Amino acid sequence: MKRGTVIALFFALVIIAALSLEIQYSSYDYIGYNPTNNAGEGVVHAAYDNALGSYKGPYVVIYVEAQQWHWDFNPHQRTNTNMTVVPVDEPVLFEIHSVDVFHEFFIQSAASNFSLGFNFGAEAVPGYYSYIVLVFPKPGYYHVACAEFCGLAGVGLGHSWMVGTIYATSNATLASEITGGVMPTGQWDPHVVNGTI
Ligand SMILES: [Cu+2]
Repeated sequence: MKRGTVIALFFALVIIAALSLEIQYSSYDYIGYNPTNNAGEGVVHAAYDNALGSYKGPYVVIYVEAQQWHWDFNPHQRTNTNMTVVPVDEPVLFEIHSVDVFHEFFIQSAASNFSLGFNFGAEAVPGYYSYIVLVFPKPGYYHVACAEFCGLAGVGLGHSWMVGTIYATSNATLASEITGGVMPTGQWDPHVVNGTI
């Protein structure tokens, strides 16, 4: 092979490597919390503080545990399976992990009745934690799905059935009724507690 060809091949490989690294890691880039753009994402090793960025305001924390084939939301000592509640217009920190295989916690605005401008997901990885901070700008139902194929069951459950619901409301009393009093850790901002729905 000519020397020029080898050099050209080398640079082509370097470019391909750089592109694939970019594609692989770009979805995990830490965006940082910005109250005006509604989204922040932490890398899987991100410290809790990094997920929140410099934001120090009130927030609600929800622990999301993925398991074949359901989502457990742990607001307090108890667990809500496949459903949870969040306040509207408050930062909600989701702390996500898996107890078995890779899953992806994915919130679909498209499946709700609202056009909210975000579909958002984070990997649920055994042994690690992913963090995302979201602000739900409108009340209503948000559909949760698993966006990482995580297996088939012989009968019944499986990846396709790994779905859930997040209900966003400004009404803390209503939220408490929906969850049987098992509210996520944190505070519904008092100024919206008495808001409509
Ligand atoms: Cu899954």
